[in-house]
Amino acid sequence: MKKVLSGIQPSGQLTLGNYIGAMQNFVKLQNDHECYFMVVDLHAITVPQDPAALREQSEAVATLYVAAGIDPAKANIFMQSHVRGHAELGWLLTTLSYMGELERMTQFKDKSAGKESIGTGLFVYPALMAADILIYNADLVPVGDDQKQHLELTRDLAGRFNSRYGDYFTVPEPYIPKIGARVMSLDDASKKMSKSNPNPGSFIALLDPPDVVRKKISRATTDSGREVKFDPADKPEVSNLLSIYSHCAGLSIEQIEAKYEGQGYGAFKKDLAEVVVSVLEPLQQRYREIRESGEIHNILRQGAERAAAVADQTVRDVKERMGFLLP
Ligand code: AQP
Repeated sequence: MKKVLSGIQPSGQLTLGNYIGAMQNFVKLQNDHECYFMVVDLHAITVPQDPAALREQSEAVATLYVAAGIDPAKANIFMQSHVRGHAELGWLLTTLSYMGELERMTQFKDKSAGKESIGTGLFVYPALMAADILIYNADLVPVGDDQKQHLELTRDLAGRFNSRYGDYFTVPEPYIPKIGARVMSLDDASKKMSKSNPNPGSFIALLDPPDVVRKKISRATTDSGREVKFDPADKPEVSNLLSIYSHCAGLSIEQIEAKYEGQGYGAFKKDLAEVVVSVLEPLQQRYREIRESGEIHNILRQGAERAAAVADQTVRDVKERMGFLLP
């Protein structure tokens, strides 16, 4: 079975974007791949996090993985920080990386733009991401557009290590999902829906109560027309809402366009809200059950134990090849 690795940062409340773009694919992949799905808390601290919020969001993300259908019997679910090898291999790979290649990372440029003091963690984070992937010798990494450059760096670092110290790492491939779109922000369709956006009206959180979802969708920005038509160039906002509708209802864009022909945005948005609520309500119910049971702590412990068995061996092999005196 091919190995798949992915993770989500506990840097805010998970959004419908994380669900459609990442978690739905995780659920599919777990059936015929060896999967490692982490909560990447070491990545989240590359920007300042409130400690209490970080702890709460970490538990919430792990619980939402399970509530969304990731089965701990099929996939390894764990906190990145519970497997120490990530930080250790991250450092070893940082020493193989060059300033120039890290400076070229567009996510670093975006996240540091206009800031007076820029954290070093934000700068070297792609080497940690490379470690996350290489530590399990993952074959496939589900990535959005914004992460393709980081995966390219991972491939370069794997190749550099292999040529310096002998073939060891699998050079991973990006996994481009069959389904899964980029969900855009509700207030600005030129930006992706993001959990760390300071405007909560810009995203639908997976744990938003139904009335909040209804309000956010009714207030979502649209153009001044009334035709429900998929046209990302001229109608980016309506196209984004159509795409969300399509993913949540399992209908094609054409079917939805036909359904709302001549009806204007009001009826479309009202139904869209109910479609989204019908996806979120059962997920929220499972979330509450898992949270109340306290079961997530066992799931995370077992996931970390299984992951560490692989990760510890990789770190040992890498250190041996690099010339460390082993204990
Ligand atoms: N809007 C989105 N549409 C589709 N996929 C998305 N993902 C995130 N937002 C969307 C996918 O979710 C996974 C995990 O993302 P992450 O939390 O590690 O970091 P991110 O991509 O930076 O997500 P956010 O929500 O924008 O986080 P913040 O605001 O903290 O930076 C990835 O697979 C991503 O593609």
